[in-house]
Amino acid sequence: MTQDELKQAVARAAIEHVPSGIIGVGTGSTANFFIDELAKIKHKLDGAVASSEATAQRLRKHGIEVLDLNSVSELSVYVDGADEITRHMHMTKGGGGALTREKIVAACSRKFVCIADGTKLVDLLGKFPLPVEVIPMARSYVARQLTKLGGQPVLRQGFTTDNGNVILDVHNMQIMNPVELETAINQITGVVTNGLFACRPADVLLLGTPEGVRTLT
Ligand code: ABF
Repeated sequence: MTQDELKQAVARAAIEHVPSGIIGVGTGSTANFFIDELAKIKHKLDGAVASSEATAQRLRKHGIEVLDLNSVSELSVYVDGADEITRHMHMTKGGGGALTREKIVAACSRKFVCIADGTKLVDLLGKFPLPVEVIPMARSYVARQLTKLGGQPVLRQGFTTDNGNVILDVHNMQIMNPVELETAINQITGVVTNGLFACRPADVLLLGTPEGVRTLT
């Protein structure tokens, strides 16, 4: 099976976790497959909250209403991909640059269903560079602080987030304690969000493998 077929398989499996009502929808190629599956059951939905402009556009294209998060009190479920995930359900996200809105929508959701192909499951986070969204004027200051934490920040060239900020991709970070590191990076003035999703981990992982979709909780 190709990686895309594995992504499609988990996207299909995620539909079983979608109740009627309003749900949160993630960003990225796996999330895109999920949106395509969601279109088939759109009659069940009252709408969706999108974690990026790209996702909002794709949802609308399929005729699914996109709602402002401020008009919704709680989402039953959030379905999104990841760049890396551990068996403890800690994730690195933000390779697509949508980490801040992803973290906000995840925070408002009762259940986080992560959909990923088997290559995303790792013993230790950190091989994938850790994205950090930063207010542009704080870029150099934040980069110096991230270096002190042991990483090598690299500015993502030619990229501006949906919120008008920049991304520092932090290479070679030792992520032994994701909850602690997520909290420490958030304390740096000028950081909007970092791509560690450990304080609020996933609740369910649907992992695409050649043997079928594995469900981890
Ligand atoms: C989003 O999309 C992310 O937070 C992560 O960066 C990325 C995963 O992309 P893909 O599904 O294309 O591998 O979920």
